[in-house]
Amino acid sequence: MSIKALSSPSPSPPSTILTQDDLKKLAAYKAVEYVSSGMVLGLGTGSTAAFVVSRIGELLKLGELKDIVGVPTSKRTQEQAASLGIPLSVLDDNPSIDLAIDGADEVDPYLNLVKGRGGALLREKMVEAASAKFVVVVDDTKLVTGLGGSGLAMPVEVVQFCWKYNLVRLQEMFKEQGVEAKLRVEGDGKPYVTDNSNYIVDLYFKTPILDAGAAGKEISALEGVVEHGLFLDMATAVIIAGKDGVSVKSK
Ligand code: ABF
Repeated sequence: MSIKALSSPSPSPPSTILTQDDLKKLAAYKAVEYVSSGMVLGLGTGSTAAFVVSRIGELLKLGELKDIVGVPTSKRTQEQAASLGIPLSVLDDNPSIDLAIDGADEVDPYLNLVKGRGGALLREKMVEAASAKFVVVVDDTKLVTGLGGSGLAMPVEVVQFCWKYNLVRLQEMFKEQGVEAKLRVEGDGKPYVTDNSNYIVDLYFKTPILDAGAAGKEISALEGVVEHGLFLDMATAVIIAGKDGVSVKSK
């Protein structure tokens, strides 16, 4: 099914008050319309992507989808998908993925994204880069005019050995934009450790990132950085659920 075929808005949801979870579910269910039997699927991480995974599990159980192979983007998603009986594989056995569906933290008007507040940015970026199509599912609170503009974290995954060096260098890198860099910690104060055993330095921008393309390149060039949460020019389509219904934006 082509992205264009789905680009008209869906019918409005019922006029009851929809919770944010209802909106996430609406976006997720719409995205699953892109899935067909026989596909290798990149399975995203986060609360919106979890609705995608459970819907795929449901359709497999009903026999409406067959022969799906999922490539999860985190251990969390792997556990959820396995519990639903979704056949799973890994990127190395399926380096060409048909379609990935995942959430995002921010979406700009050009469909560029900030991702990784859920901590799974490295595997997400690998799986989504390997996918022929990448469909993003969000509720409309994720829309921003410029990346970094929500005032929330833009994550950078770094190796444990030099996390402080990376934190200091990242803060210097964006000094003129007044960035605050913080090591991500758990509730108990211990550093958050990613599925690939790295740490995360979260960057808090006071204003939207001036040139996200240049910023992404500069961050990637810093020794010790594993990956960053700027997903630029990767999304094929973004499905947005809001109180007026579901719409699809595509390139
Ligand atoms: C993943 O989950 C991440 O890239 C992003 O950080 C997060 C979005 O989570 P949610 O759908 O729960 O808002 O997609």
